[in-house]
Amino acid sequence: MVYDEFRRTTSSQSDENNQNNNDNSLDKTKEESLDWAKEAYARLKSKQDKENSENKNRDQEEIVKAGIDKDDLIDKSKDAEDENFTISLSNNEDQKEIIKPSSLGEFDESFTWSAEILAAQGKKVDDISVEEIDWLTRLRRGLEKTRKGFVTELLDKLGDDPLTPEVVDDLEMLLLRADAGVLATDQVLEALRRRLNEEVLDASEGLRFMKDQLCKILDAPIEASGIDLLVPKRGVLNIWLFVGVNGVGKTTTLGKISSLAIRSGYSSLIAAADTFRAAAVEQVQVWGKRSGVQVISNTTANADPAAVVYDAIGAAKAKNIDLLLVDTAGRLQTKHNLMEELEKIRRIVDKLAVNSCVESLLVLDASQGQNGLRQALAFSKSAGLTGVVITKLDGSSRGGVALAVASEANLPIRFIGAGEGIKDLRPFNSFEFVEALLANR
Ligand SMILES: Nc1nc2c(ncn2[C@@H]2O[C@H](COP(=O)(O)OP(=O)(O)OP(=O)(O)O)[C@@H](O)[C@H]2O)c(=O)[nH]1
Ligand SMILES: [Mg+2]
Repeated sequence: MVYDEFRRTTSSQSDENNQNNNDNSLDKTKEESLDWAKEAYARLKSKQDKENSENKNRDQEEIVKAGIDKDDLIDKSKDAEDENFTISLSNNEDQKEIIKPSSLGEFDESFTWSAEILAAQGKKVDDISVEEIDWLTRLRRGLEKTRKGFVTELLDKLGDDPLTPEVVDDLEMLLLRADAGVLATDQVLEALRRRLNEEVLDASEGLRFMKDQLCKILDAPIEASGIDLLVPKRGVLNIWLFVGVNGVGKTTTLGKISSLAIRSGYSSLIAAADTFRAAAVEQVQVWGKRSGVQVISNTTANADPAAVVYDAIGAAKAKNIDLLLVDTAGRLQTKHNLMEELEKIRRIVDKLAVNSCVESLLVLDASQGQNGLRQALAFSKSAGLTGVVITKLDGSSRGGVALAVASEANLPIRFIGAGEGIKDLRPFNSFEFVEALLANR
């Protein structure tokens, strides 16, 4: 049974339980939440113990079998290579990084918070997986700086008393300082003021209302795109281009997604279309090795990136690849000739990609704040953007840029990165993002 990290569900779970089912039923009491988390933990623990003992038994059986009939085992592994395309794809598979499966940690505050977030999205106690807990823990840890820089003050301002117009004014300043942008800030504050005209809100009601407004802003472009979750479509070639200014994390994001694709059972190929920087091809090859994904490249000086993309699409079609990931050179949105080069890559993709699903993803470094918004608007024109990946949420105190991008560039956020590790990237989920951003414990 494969755990599909794009959908965040195992093949046996129905889509009904999927993450974007935000019914937000945060109506459990503290005691109920704790009991629920305890039960989820106990179930996970017993599942993990069972799996560990099954693995041990299997290992022992294989050792015994290998002793009796080693040749037979070798023959079998050859057959498997022929049948399984990703295995025969390249030598990279040999060096593929063994990614340790997520394991259950302590029953601590991180666990109970993560369990609560999953419960609030309608997950049943049986559906909780270690992978989900692991990611939410990473996300909350990753957003720590933003929380310290903005949220703690916000929560202090909210206090315990009913909201006053003065507190709302302070919230406005805080949102602007976190780079949420004027449009998103106005939208949230107007809604809050309207609500306050109708009734008195205590601090926790005010916070809940604000969180809902933030989710609404983040979800609007996702809903408008008609695609809740960006998942490679089966049976066609999916081409995902990664574009953006220098050093924002394009190659790292592409590497993480290639690993995520392989872990989730999709075949993948990488096009090293950053021919500008000498070490770029090497960097992408390292990621290819880590994930076990073949890299199509051209190492001659000044190779045409569009030609690399052309070759890679040909190879991907010939090999029936599910997901082709295209790394591009970093470029300033103000450099006209480089933006033209990007348009050329885009034209090649559009020409060859009939019947393919093309995504053009802008990678944004969260710490660049409002500058990210300007990049989004400029790249939208040349690269025909369909979505955004926000990286380095762990290293910045300006997670608010997600709101500016959603409200002002009207682009759906598809993935977020909160660390340099191979597992520090996940499909975006507004509810979890806002809860982690405003986690008050
Ligand atoms: N802390 C943190 N670092 C990240 C994250 N994503 C990428 N980085 C780091 O940012 C640096 C630049 O990442 P790259 O992936 O090379 O960026 P790029 O956009 O491909 O850069 P160019 O190809 O030079 O334009 C590297 O040191 C990465 O490890 C993240 O989510 N968190
Ligand atoms: Mg790069």
